[in-house]
Amino acid sequence: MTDSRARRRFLMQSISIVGGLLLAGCDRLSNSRWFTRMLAVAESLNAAVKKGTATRLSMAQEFSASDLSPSFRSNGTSRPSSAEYDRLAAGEFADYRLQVGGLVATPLSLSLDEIRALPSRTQITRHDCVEGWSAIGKWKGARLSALLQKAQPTSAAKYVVFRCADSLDASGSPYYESIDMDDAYHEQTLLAYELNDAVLPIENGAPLRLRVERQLGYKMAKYVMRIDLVDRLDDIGDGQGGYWEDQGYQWYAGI
Ligand SMILES: Nc1nc2c(c(=O)[nH]1)N[C@H]1C(S)=C(S)[C@@H](COP(=O)(O)O)O[C@H]1N2
Ligand SMILES: [Mo]
Repeated sequence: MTDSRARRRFLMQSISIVGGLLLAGCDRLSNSRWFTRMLAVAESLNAAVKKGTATRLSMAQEFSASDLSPSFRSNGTSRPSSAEYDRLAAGEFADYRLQVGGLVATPLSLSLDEIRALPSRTQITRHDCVEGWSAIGKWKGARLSALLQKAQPTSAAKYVVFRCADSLDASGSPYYESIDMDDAYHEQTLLAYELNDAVLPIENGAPLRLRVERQLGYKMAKYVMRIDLVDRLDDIGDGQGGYWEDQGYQWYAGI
């Protein structure tokens, strides 16, 4: 991500330099060979930028109701084992609050009702797990972009970190994940509270789980308790941006 950001910034700067020359409207320049060559370079840079941008904005494939898997299996944690989670689940998550903090102008503490009141999206997508299974499910959730609009990330924010209620290892450190701002504002990136037209089951991440549809299953953090906007990932966990990333998996798990 950092690389593609840097590349894009470099390309944009190159283009605006050439653009500036063009705007100067210097006729003598158009006859010079170096200028013609530079235009050709700008053209190919421009194509590269368009291609890169299109890739970042592209939508994950969506399916129809007839494609739905008969059931959506659970993987990894099927229920966080903490007294606090038990308490929240016993009250059907009425006391649950999603904390949003870090590099934001307005930290938030939102109830599920407040999250359900945010602009939402419903989508039928295929979930691919690296362990070799896929399932097509229908998700409804708040758009992460709507939540960010409320929280107002500062200009320093580069990543969104999701901290979960469960832990997969003996050390007890919580499952966590992170995505960049391109994915955070993507139309299909949701904080899902419904699966297949029913309240999100505990085994699939109740009360709230991330959907970031152009990436693999392990990015889709379940049991999200806290969201932080940050400018770096190397000081969280083992520094690789997520629980499975810390074990060697790719941070950008694009498919
Ligand atoms: N908090 C948390 N999120 C998680 C996991 C987990 O164990 N804990 N497993 C991940 C993996 S590897 C996959 S494939 C999906 C599984 O989602 P599901 O249980 O709804 O099938 O959740 C991902 N998110
Ligand atoms: Mo997975």
